[in-house]
Amino acid sequence: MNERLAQWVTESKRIVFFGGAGVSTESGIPDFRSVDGLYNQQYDYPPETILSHSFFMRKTEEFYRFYRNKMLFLDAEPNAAHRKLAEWEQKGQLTGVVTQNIDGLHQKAGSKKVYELHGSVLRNHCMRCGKFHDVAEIKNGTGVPKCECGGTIKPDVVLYGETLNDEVVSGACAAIERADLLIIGGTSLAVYPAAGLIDLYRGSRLVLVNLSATPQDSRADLVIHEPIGKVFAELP
Ligand code: CNA
Repeated sequence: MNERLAQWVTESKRIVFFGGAGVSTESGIPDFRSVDGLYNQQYDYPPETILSHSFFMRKTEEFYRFYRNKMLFLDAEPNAAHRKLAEWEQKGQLTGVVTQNIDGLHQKAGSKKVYELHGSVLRNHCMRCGKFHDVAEIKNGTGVPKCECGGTIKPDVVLYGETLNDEVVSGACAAIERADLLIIGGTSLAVYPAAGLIDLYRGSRLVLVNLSATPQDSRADLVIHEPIGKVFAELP
């Protein structure tokens, strides 16, 4: 167990966790930038292109082929990291989870205060009439999913070229500003504006738990290059 982190967790009342795809790899969901991540697999287009607003609008069918195969892991279960964060919230030690993930696993683990910067695959709406559609409808269908009204259904996922939701961002900012311990985990900190939010932290306990080095390692007070599920499983 990392004694220093364990001690900080015990002493903190306003922990905020800021995470990314690496939080869910131990649940079987591939991230983008690891060696076996999506960016190192071969497709007709780079994933950044497929997951962009303009690609969605122009080549919707192709988008959905990739999306169904590579982004929808509806059977995935939360791992020790998701579960520990939910536990801290329940005990009144954690004020929020700010995530770039779109898999809904924090909520599945029991977390309530989750700021989903990039939305969620679990919510889908018709672009014409706004009707909500369950994710199972998307997963089990073929081609471009359509609403009864004839409109195209779009996942509530922030694609490249789209803006983040203001309310979600301001909630995340407020939580980070007031945090007494900020733990950043499972993120390459390469995607902006999300990664910029950590600059709002004013405390003196900034912890980074990530398998590989990140551009922010040098400013962290504690850096742990180990699997996050393993690290969190051992924490109080
Ligand atoms: P990324 O750029 O793929 O980085 C992931 C980071 O996590 C890498 O630096 C890895 O070294 C690290 N990592 C992988 N596994 C572990 C582990 N077990 N323990 C600790 N560290 C680990 O992903 P980011 O989240 O930084 O990039 C942002 C994108 C990825 C967001 O827009 C997400 O929507 C998107 N994404 C989300 C999911 C998901 O919802 N689960 C999956 C794939 C991509």
